[in-house]
Amino acid sequence: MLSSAEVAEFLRAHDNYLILTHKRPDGDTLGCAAALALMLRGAGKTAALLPNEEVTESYAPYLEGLWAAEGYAWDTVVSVDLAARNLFPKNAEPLRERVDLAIDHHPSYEGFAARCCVRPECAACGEILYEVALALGQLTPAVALPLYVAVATDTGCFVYSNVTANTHRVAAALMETGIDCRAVNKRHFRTKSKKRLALEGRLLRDMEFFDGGRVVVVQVPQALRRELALREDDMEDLAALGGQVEGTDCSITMREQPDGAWKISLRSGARVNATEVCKKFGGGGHRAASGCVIEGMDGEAAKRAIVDAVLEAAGDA
Ligand SMILES: [Mn+2]
Repeated sequence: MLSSAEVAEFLRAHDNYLILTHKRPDGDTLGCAAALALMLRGAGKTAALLPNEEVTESYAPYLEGLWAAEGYAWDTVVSVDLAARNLFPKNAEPLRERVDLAIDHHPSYEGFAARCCVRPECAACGEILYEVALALGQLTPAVALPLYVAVATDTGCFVYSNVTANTHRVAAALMETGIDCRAVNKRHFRTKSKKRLALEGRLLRDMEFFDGGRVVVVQVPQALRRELALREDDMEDLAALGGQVEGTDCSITMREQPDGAWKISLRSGARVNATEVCKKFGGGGHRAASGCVIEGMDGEAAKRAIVDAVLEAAGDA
């Protein structure tokens, strides 16, 4: 296990970096990857990101000029916010056993890399990359901006239960570089497409409650995606919706995939360990926020399976 100072030392000692992000990339993995590429370039290294075809429109601007060109000759592979072998994007699968350094904050990190810096106490992987940027003397506004995106998006703009005093200290230091945090927060937290609002309306109408109203289930079937002509962008961070209902402490968001599998996001309070529940279905994540995929069941059966697992794992209120 490397400290952030040792990560910086490793990065100084190597070159020609290929940076990996995870499947269905979020602001944390993309922000960390962008920041890492920029700080390495600032330190005189060659660095680029392995293209990730699932990047959504709202994050694409942070990544301009950072993607590896076809045939890019890399020597050193670094993954950021990537916890598990099954979260490697398709084009990164051949690199599963070739990662030289994994930087991550998931307690469920699988240990696929030759060395790692895994800090589960960090709300966002961006908090670790912030320390690395400092150690490299590369905390420029260009590096700070994607790091702010990473930290802000992985904490729901500093409101999720994973936020610590350190999260705020990091955000403050990033702000002090002079970046435009307001624009970032407006784009990612205060703006919704009309389609997104229509989707939320439907989901709020149809959500179901269990366990005396403490467990809420939000289902997004493919039929609804088609009906509202939703894009991936319209579906971001849907997992936060159910948990806003008063009296709930466990929110289950189920999104039907094109192949019929159900992708589950679980957000939970102290009563339920989300990692424990999702592990039963081969998934994982954090104690308060985890995910898994249920295959071979229709929406009703999958819902019953995940609700039963939640009730089984639930401790005393
Ligand atoms: Mn993360």
